[in-house]
Amino acid sequence: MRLKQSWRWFGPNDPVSLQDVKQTGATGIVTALHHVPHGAVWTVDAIEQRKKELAAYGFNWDVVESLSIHEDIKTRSGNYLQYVENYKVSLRNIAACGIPVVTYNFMPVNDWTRTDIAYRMHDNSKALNFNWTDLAIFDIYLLKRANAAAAYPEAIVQRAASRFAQFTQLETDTLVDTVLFGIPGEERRSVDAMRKQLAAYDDINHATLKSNMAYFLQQVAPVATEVGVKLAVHPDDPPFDILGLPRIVSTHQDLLDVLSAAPEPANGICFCTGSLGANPVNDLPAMIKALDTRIHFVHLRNTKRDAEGNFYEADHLDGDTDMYAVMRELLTIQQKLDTSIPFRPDHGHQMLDDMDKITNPGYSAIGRLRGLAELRGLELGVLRSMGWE
Ligand code: DNO
Ligand code: MN
Repeated sequence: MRLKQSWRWFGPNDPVSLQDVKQTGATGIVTALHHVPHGAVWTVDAIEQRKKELAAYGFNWDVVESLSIHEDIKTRSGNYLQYVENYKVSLRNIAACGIPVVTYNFMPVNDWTRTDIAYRMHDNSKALNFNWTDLAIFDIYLLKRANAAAAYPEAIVQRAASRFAQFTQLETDTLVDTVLFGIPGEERRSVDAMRKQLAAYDDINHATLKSNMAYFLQQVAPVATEVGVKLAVHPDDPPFDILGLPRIVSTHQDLLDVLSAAPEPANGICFCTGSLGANPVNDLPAMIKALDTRIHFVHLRNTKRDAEGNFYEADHLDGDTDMYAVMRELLTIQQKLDTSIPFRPDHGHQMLDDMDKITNPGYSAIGRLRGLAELRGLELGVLRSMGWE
């Protein structure tokens, strides 16, 4: 049995239309109600409306990505009790509408973080890039976080100082926009707003955040089980502490801890190879094997690291992650199941006719289409060579 080839669609404002998605060959849709504020209930009406838009092109809604976790839940403060109740109601409504998987993340303050969204590849296409020196510039000189410099190796602090001394206003603005951007479709924040959000974590270390997440999972996993929805946490991207924040969904052990916090099989993982692969301690094929059928959704993409831990998003079958080994482990799990695990090409390069278009960073059509095509071929090759098809 094959994986389900799916595609992230950001809703009616996505420059990539559902008609375009049809031509990629993807059959599954991953989307969210991006217009509903964080923490608010997703009503059956609003979900049905989105389903109608998809049905007009013959698609079902296969995965919710993301049903965001309000910061009050992560910090277990303020209105968290209400937000947890709202989350349960949304899960019930999502299940009532027949959507089987819900993805979320537990990253404090920021979703994914990059320092450059137009990094030039050898073939002149544009990729997303993460560079520690640029993050240090943002942290030390723009965010001006107390003791920020202490968080970076001396060589990076020095390089940040000399690079920032040459920075133009445009470079400053671009870096701020890039680091603050977070998830496509979301409102942009200011540096001041970020400072306030960071302050909420002053007294929260890894252990506290883990216990806040365990509390959340123990609340929602029984509901997910009851209504038949699978939860899939997306790992931290990148899988390191950044900006003084603790990150707790970054390593093999972290993922095992997520699973043991709530033993229900519905409590599972969105296995994102691009996120996890940026940390050299992560052995992705071994992790997939260990997580087994608790993997409910998969993001496939590749990264290329350098010795300092900077990385860019490489072609899907290139980079540090052995995508063949990943695919083989995933398909080994898939052969035990009678429903397809959905995967999507997670990000792609901006290339060819998309070069000058305004797109959601990482989510232009052609780069993802290339990724999906490569992954589809890899999947078929593995299936046939293993005699599974
Ligand atoms: C990065 C992307 C993320 C992801 C969200 C899920 O790897 O896949 O934007 O969608 O973090 O909550
Ligand atoms: Mn991902």
